[in-house]
Amino acid sequence: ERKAINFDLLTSKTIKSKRIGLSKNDIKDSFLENLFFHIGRVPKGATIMDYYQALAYTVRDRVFKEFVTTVKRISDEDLRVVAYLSAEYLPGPHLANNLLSLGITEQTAAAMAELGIDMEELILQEEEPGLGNGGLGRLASCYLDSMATIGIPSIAYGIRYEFGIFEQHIKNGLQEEYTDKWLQYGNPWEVVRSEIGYNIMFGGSTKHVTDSNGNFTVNWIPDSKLRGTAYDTPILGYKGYGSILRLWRAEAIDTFDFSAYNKGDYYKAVQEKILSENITKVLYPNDEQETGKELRLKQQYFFVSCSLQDLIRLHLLQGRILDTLHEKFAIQLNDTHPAIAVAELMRLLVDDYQIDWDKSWNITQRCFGYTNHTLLPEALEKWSIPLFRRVLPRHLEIIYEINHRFVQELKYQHGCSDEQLSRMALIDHSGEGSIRMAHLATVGSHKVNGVSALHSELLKKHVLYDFAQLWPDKFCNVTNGISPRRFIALSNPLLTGLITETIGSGWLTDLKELSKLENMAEDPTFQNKWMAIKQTNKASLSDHIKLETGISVDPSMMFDVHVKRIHEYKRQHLNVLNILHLYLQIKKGNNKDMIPMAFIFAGKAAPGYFMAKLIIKLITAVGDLINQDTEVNDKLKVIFLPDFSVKKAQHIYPAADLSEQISMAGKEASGTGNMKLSLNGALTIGTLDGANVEMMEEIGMDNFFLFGLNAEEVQHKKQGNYKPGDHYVHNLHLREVMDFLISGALSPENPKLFQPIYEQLLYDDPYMIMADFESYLISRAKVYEEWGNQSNWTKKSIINVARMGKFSSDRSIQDYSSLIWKIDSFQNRP
Ligand code: OAK
Repeated sequence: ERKAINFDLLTSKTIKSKRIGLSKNDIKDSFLENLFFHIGRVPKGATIMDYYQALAYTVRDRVFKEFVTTVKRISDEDLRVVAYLSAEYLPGPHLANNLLSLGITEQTAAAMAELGIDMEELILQEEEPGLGNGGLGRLASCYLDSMATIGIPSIAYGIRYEFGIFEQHIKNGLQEEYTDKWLQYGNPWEVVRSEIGYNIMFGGSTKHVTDSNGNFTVNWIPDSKLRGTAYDTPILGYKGYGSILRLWRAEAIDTFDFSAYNKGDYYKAVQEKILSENITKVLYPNDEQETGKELRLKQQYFFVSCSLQDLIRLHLLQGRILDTLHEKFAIQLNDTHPAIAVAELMRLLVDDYQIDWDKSWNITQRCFGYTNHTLLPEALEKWSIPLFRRVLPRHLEIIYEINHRFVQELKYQHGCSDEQLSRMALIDHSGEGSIRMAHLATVGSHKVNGVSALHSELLKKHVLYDFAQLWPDKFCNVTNGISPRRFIALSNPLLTGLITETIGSGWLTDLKELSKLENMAEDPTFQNKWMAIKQTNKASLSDHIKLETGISVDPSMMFDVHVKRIHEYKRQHLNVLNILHLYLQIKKGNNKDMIPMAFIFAGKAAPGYFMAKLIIKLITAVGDLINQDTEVNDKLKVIFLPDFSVKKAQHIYPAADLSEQISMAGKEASGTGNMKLSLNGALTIGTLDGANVEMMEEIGMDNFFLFGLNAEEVQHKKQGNYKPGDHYVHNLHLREVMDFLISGALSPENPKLFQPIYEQLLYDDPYMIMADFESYLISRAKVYEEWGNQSNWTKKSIINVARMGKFSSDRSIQDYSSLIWKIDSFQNRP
């Protein structure tokens, strides 16, 4: 008991202190103090990076105040807490977001201006933490933002990758990968908690022992151990509460082996340190494509074990017993990457705390919820049993035991057939045998959810069919959402200003209030302001494009935007086929009424994904052909913006006129880029896939360009005798485009370059591009028609924004809280 340090004393003093004051002068004083004492510079010798860092520390102090206050409340009121487990996060740059959350953007800019510093320039210095691949990681960060905004007590756990998602360079039209060095200038947003660390074991064997009292225990004798240390980043909600992102870094327990050193083996003396640190070195850059690599399994287990040990520590620290763990924590598994948590919690409870199996299993199931983010078979995680045994021998035994009990239950309580048993088991016996992680997560959780209405239905119908039959109440849907703070307030300040001046500022925390804009949709003055803002945002993106690629884009063109990971199911190549069609029409002189269009692509391909990389090459090859051809380039431009990131996304979304959401129906679990673009006033051309379905329901068919087969039709066609070549034969436009693709005109130096795409489309076409081509063109014709009437287009753009209320991540978090976590927000508490 350190009575002298009284929290109230501390806060009341600090609240008065300049160190966390929110006035312009307090911010200025703190900034100078940080520059001097923290960075060790006087303004004369300081670099722009020094300034950025000084400002970051200044803001961090203020964030900490809010964070500490929230933590105290959770502890004092002994509140139930969400523990979000995710192998990926994509928070985007912190500085501007924290300024927004604290409500101090203006006074900070003014404080900097008085010192002759342009705050915007400092904001641009920040390297964002690229600790994720795409949708799944960004969703986790939107959810953190919302939990902190609404006031859902939460802690998010993950991995502090030293190297995040690779930097994408485009050379010769091809993707090249470079290391992401996000930590090279340090990271002012995190604090290392050296005292918070856990030992993690790997490999070895187990010993089953019965002591003299007849008690049975299992000892795991590992062949290596390392330590996970906590690095905390405080997360501040919008004018709200604090949360925390706790990331684990792997370190050696003994960083130096003196006996090896003394024997002269200098390499071996530091070898353990190097091997240990490898675990959190680098993010696997695969998006919905499994690697099955040992290091990846170690990463997953490492962060899960650290996180669960941390939760247990926090629980016991509050003076509670482990029997009540599920009452105090709702642990959410963000896909199966953390699913090993089910076995690890059982190990901790049964082996380390000697709680009997049934009780432990009850606690475990009541703690976990599992969110599935994909139906793609190649993304469903499986771990080979020999590999698993080598890395986690005790967990294999535990999984066998869970499986055994589960199979018994199926057989004797539910009378399942052998076929059902083998479909549902946690173990797949084919080949060398493997563990089905989605089954482990489903069996070990009390709730399983998909991420859009359609996806949740398909999950129950296909991937987890038997489980949904067995436990219908376990399954639910939580449609994804996005943070309006990051994806409009921060990224589109002009539109945010106009909306706030029209309907007040409540919409930023209650997105449904956007519906008040409907009244304005036909108001010519409002429309003009709306259009002018879009134009300004397009001009700004156009400058950026010029800077990055050297290509000039006229901001009066229609900006047709297709930005997301590059994947065959997302069908960037369907978009390209249409571009080639337009190109050929112009070349034939059929371009009288053609609307000038800039096609803007961005996105990374997994380094080992041949077709995705070839699609990037195809986009850039088409760009090279078109952008230089003076017969065409006043009507068409094709841009590939390299190195898509949260920062880049924030620049692109506000400038979009048309949003491409054209995945094959049944493949995109939800999509969130669709929501971000629509919230910024783009109209969508899309299929009935993922959350597009619900977006169209909200926005209305008249304000949405729908095309293509639906999921059921896709399924039906696949089961039938789908012949993509028939479409080639019957559709003249498609034939022209395909012939052009294989003609060699796109790659004279290597005429067969695109043959793999050509052949796949013509003879296999797993993503039904040939089947959807005609429908896509028909829908695009409607786009052109509507674009012709700019006032009408603008009306639709306003309506799109007005009807996006449902897609706030605040709503998603409220759904999780009421359906799955059963946690009340601070706001609803006295
Ligand atoms: C990545 C790796 C494994 C499994 C899923 C993913 C993933 O990123 N899935 C994406 O999750 C997003 C958030 O739920 C969805 O919006 C995307 O549709 C989905 O592809």
